[in-house]
Amino acid sequence: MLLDRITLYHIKMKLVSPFVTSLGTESNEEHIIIKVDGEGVTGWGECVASANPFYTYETVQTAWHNLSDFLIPGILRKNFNTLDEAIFSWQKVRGHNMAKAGLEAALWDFFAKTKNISLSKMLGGVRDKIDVGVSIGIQSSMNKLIKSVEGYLEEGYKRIKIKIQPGNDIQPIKASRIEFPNILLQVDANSAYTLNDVKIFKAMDEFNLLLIEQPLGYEDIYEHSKLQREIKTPICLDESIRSLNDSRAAIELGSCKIINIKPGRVGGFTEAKLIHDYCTSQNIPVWHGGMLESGIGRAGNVALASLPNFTLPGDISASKRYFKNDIVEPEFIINKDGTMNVPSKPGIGVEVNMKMLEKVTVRREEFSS
Ligand code: OSB
Ligand code: MG
Repeated sequence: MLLDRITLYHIKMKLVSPFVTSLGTESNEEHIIIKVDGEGVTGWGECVASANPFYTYETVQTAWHNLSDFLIPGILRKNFNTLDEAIFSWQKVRGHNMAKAGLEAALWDFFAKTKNISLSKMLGGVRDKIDVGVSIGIQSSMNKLIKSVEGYLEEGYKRIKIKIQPGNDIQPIKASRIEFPNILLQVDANSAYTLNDVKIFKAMDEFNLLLIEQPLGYEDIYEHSKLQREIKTPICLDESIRSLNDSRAAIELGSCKIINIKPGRVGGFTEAKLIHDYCTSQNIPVWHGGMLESGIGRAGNVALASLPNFTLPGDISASKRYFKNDIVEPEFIINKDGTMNVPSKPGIGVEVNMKMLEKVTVRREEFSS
């Protein structure tokens, strides 16, 4: 296998509404789209590092640097026959999981297309539809929150996640529960609390939440084990899980009962699959998180979420929940029954709309020798 051209596109896509979390407010999504070309086949991936280092330390700029100076040189015009050989070429690079995952995703798409099978099939997917949920940012009033939840439930979403932060937690949870007593409801704190807040989490136990996502430190495993012992609601780790090793530590210590898998955070589909399989062996359910991806990253997420242990609805919503226009065709839509179809065509299974991609690109660089 010989790749003779790799292209990076720094994209900036306006969100249909600003996404507010304890980390800040995002009005635009900035990611890197990665295109690999060789032997007449094109593979696409998305690097989910954001404009700022608030969710993880990576940014578009650090990812661009690691991709161009270390990761791409490891595979461009180098003969390799398997994905593992390609991944091995950048093993010396520590961290920078999102940069690695974006390039790995493009290679998975490339290899799946070479084999003429869907990415879902190549990853070991077993479903042709996945259950989907929606992640709702912090709203300026309870009224707006309830209206927003109501709208998404009408569209069919099977599970609602609301973002919380100190001072804006019990009230929105209670308001949502009173209005919607029976929905699957979960919350995400994005590391905004400390162990001094145990009382707040104990108070959440009465609202029948599916889980509480990443309440404490973004790299913490130890303190979460203490918090989990104090509360009944399952803790689900997001930020703290960057590898199979982190997953082992968290599960053995009892730091969480559920894991959120995002390929970008863990360094790619290969590591994500290892975590998925390990969680299966430990009876730990997993679900697929989201990074406000464009349709290219979303296609990969949908394929990964078709694996058997993704038993809870993911943060995988329709294209129009994020953007007025997506950069793939067809766009991702939600079925009335709260499911999303898993593309069955080769690779990611959707076409990149080149005109749209050019429109949202703010920087582009081609590597060919
Ligand atoms: O913590 O899960 C998170 C988006 C960006 C960064 C972190 C998170 C999120 C979301 C949105 O919650 C999930 C989505 O893509 O719909
Ligand atoms: Mg999260």
